[in-house]
Amino acid sequence: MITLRKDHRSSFTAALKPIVAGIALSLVLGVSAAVANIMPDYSFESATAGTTITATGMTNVCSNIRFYNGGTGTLQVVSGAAAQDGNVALKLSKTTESDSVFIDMDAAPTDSWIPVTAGQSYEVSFWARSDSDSWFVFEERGYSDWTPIATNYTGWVLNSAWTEYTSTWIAPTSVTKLDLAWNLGKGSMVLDNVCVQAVPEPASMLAMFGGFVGFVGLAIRRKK
Ligand SMILES: [Ca+2]
Repeated sequence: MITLRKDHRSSFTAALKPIVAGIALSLVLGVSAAVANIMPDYSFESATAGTTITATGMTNVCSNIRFYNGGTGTLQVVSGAAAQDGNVALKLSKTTESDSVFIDMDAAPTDSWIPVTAGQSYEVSFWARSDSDSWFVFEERGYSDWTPIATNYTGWVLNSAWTEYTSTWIAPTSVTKLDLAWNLGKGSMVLDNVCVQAVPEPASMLAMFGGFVGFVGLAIRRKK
């Protein structure tokens, strides 16, 4: 075992302090970077309040949002108290249950994508509500370039109060792009505040934390 003379111990501990502080800072920065929302215009604030779209087919709503109307759908950009976050939210409705009506969300500009890393876990969340008895199917579509690889479907019932819906999505092998879609099953839904964030991998977090604890333990031992 290495034995330090007393005058060396204090200088060694002093030298260690900035290293420990640096590791602690990188740990904090690593965590904050991992929880950043990678979805641009996640709250639809670039959409024009008061807009109503009833055209059939695909229509651009704002930079990263498209609305698909199979025939009986309507998309409204509602504002003020009708929004969950910021000033506007998107309201989707349809009159015929069998009609295909959905909101499609990818990264800005139109026809670009949310870039993801294959094998990485992502927490995907959004807020929604409805004034009527309604439900929807949420789609997480993984692509490799322009080729669809796998889609995860989740069905949810809507509540009259704003509710946060969350899902953990793992990008399958070879998937580099993510596209999200909200398919209205019945009635109407108001959508706002979408968040896509990478989940820190447990192994890397443990390694970082283990390294940090190791340095602290070393510093404590040197102090004795
Ligand atoms: Ca908003």
